[in-house]
Amino acid sequence: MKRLGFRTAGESHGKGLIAVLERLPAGFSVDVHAIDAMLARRRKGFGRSARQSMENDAVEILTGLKRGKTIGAPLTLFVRNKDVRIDAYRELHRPRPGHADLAGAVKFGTKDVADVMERASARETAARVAAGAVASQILSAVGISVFGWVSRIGSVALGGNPEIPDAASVREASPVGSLDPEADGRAVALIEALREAGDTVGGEFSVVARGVPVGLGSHAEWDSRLDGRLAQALMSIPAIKSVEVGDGAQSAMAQGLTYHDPIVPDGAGGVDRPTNRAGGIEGGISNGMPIVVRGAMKPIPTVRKPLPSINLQTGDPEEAVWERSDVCSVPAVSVVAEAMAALVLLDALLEAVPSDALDHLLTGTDALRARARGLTRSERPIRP
Ligand code: EPS
Repeated sequence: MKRLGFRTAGESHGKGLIAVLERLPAGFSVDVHAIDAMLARRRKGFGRSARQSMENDAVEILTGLKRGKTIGAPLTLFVRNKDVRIDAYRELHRPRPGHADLAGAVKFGTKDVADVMERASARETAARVAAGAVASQILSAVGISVFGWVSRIGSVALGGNPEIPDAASVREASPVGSLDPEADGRAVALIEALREAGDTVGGEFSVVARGVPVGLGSHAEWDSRLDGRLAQALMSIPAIKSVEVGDGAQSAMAQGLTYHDPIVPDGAGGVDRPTNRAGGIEGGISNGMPIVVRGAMKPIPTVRKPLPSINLQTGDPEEAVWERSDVCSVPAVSVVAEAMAALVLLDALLEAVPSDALDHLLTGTDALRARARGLTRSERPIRP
């Protein structure tokens, strides 16, 4: 993060999860119910384990607010765990292939993989979602929306159009967080069959951000590029194996004359782009088109029918540890991806429009948008 401070802390079976956000603009009214609603979306989704019905994931805001408004101080969000037993957990010595268990145990010099799995667990993403919900609210105040959905579960491709006016209610009604009611049944049947078989499945999420002004991110330094910042944030979500922007991997098969999005005057002083293969980012800078990203999630590595492993105490071959697990958590990941994208976009906006207070952010964002609107007007002064 360049301007926004963002950190999470907490373990899967400790007291709870914490997110701290620094340098938020002062004067913003935080909607706690909207944070809880996003946390509820993360818990939902067909294929989750019993853990999700044990937790109720209501956020408590510990610091940074006065009468519900930010005051320019660090905002601390706390999501309390109900399943608290970190100190009572038995030692676990059989690492799960695909999880952080083995490499983490070697790294931290332990044979008890529970030391590693407590923090590596995707339970941590509850804190990311709480923080992302706040970022989304601030972005919404300046006319930027961020929307995530599930576009594939294993072999079942899930289509649907995020541009339809009731996309949020279609997603809400879907058992897997998709925009494709006709294909949902096949996705549910696949998850059901894999639950029976003691197996797991991954999939794909998509996120679109609309209303992003031209000019977030920068071509000037490698680590300022907006696509790179989004990719790192999305790739940091547990179990994500690839991230694409716009046409992504398909771009490798394209040719220049037909691939690039033409630039045309919009007749109102600005420009339009009839296509959006770039996914709203060119040269690492937002170009005013919707930002479109996708990511692939591998199957969850905690499987009921255990994979081959070893006992770290004896070195003997044994089956990997299993207690309970999700069969599919792509619906949850689509919410986490939406949260992470919102945090990156807010960071990039605060970098472009450094704002101590909300009114600065509102006027600064308007000024950023005015530049793009005046692009094709010859009388437009570049500088006053
Ligand atoms: C998760 C909570 C965890 C897991 C899951 C995600 O709960 P528990 O370990 O108590 O069953 O269900 O974690 C993983 C997928 C993982 O690989 O660690 C949650 O709240 O998202």
